[in-house]
Amino acid sequence: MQIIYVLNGPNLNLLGKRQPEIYGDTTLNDITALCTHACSDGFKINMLQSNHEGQIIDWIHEAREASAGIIINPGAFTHTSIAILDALNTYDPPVIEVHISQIHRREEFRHHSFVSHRADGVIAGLGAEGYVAAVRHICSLVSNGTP
Ligand code: CA2
Repeated sequence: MQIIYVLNGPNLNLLGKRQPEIYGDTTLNDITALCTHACSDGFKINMLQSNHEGQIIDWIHEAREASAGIIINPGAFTHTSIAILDALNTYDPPVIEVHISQIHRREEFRHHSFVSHRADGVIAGLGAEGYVAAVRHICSLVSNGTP
């Protein structure tokens, strides 16, 4: 079984519970179910969330051991964390960065992403559907060698 790590950063445990006007009403559990459903045969999701930068880095290191790809929504660490970028730069399989909101239409400080320097693809503004698109993309990349 090929494992896709889906890493979620700070405050994303509150999805669907606060600020639905920005982040929608889909919870992280709902997103887990959507991603699981979107997986092709032979793939499975390892859905993880942490409010701690070091924990996310440890999971990236763990993913280096055996995984098909990483989907990461680093939350606010997107805009601050060279450490997460450095960890992703040690990882060879596909990396897709996902944002629920359209960060380029929001405050200026959300326009720059350190993680985008490594990401093979970036999805922003599609809500929970962005995760589904990322899962499908990694499954087809790994299965066929093409998106
Ligand atoms: O749009 C995204 O997915 C973000 O990565 C979400 C981060 C934000 O800092 C980024 O700029 C864009 C914030 C996650 C906070 O999640 C919440 C969810 C529900 C209620 C409150 C916060």
